[in-house]
Amino acid sequence: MELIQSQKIVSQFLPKGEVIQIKESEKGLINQTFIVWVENNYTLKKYILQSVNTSIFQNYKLTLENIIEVKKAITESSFSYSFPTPIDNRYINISSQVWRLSPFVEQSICFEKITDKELAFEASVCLGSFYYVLHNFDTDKLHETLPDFHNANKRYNQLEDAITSAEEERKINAFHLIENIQKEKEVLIKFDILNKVLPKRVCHFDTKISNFLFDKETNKAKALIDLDTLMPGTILSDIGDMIRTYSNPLGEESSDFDNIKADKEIVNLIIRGFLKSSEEILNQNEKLNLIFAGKAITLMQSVRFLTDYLNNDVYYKTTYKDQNWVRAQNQWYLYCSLKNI
Ligand code: GN1
Ligand code: MG
Repeated sequence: MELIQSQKIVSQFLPKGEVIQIKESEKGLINQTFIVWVENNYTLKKYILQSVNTSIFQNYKLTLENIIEVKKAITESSFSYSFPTPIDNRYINISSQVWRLSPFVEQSICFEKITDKELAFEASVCLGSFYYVLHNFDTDKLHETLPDFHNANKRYNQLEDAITSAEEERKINAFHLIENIQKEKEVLIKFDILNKVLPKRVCHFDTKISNFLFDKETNKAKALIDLDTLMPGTILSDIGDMIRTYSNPLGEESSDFDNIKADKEIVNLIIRGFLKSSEEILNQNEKLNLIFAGKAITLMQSVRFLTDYLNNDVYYKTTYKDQNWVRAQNQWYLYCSLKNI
């Protein structure tokens, strides 16, 4: 994006701000994100400028309402991490693109992968604390902005539909993985059953490591970001996604399938960290299913990537032809290794 275009958007939020520099961030598979340096009242500050993907977040106005509600509760609580929300609590619409500007968390660093196991512990303590401070929050106040986001049966049916309409070449490639996934359907069924009986809580729904920011010097968790998916859900979604993303040191883009092995020590650290700050408020059934959540969410992510591959890559951003196919297999191998944990 040109400086001049970003200036037009930023001025809507900071009328006296002058954009000095802009840099696109490669992070995230959905929204478009930029870091902008803005001079305002003689001080230079960084901000996060984002264009919201409104074909995925069609309910983006309700998404913002969820963010505002949760932020209110967080502000009144003892949550000791930053929770950066859009400036002025608003999004703006320019030439049918929806933009928001949020403060940049100073002195922070973002990791794409677990480079140090302590990061997993730090992030899971932060997540546990998020659940702890919000455990009395009335989730009826939140909208289900992405209906059935982690409804495993729906995801499975979407895969079946995609198989029916897929191009021959992709279908042939995917044949064995489809068969393997079909044999694991019980896991998806169990996930949905548990989701119905476990308490509804405020969920983040995207707890990968790059959505926690860390202190540049100490590597202590500092902030929880990327709030578009804040919705009512159960802890299975968040703890499951943590296990899925942190236990795989090669990351979800790797095609080195033989070496995709879940790191047991990391899984244990996640559980220890999460319980450290949330044990008091969890029920027995929740505590018993933390590792199961990791397996189920990983399988569901394999289903989601495979579905997108069969649908010709309409959902996740891709930079090369078979990227969703690689991701789907990657998640399958990870799932198989999590099963043995
Ligand atoms: C998407 O764009 P990003 O990376 O924040 C997706 C998550 C997936 C993730 C896989 C709204 O999140 O559910 O787990 O990709 N978000 C949505 O990398 O579908
Ligand atoms: Mg996200």
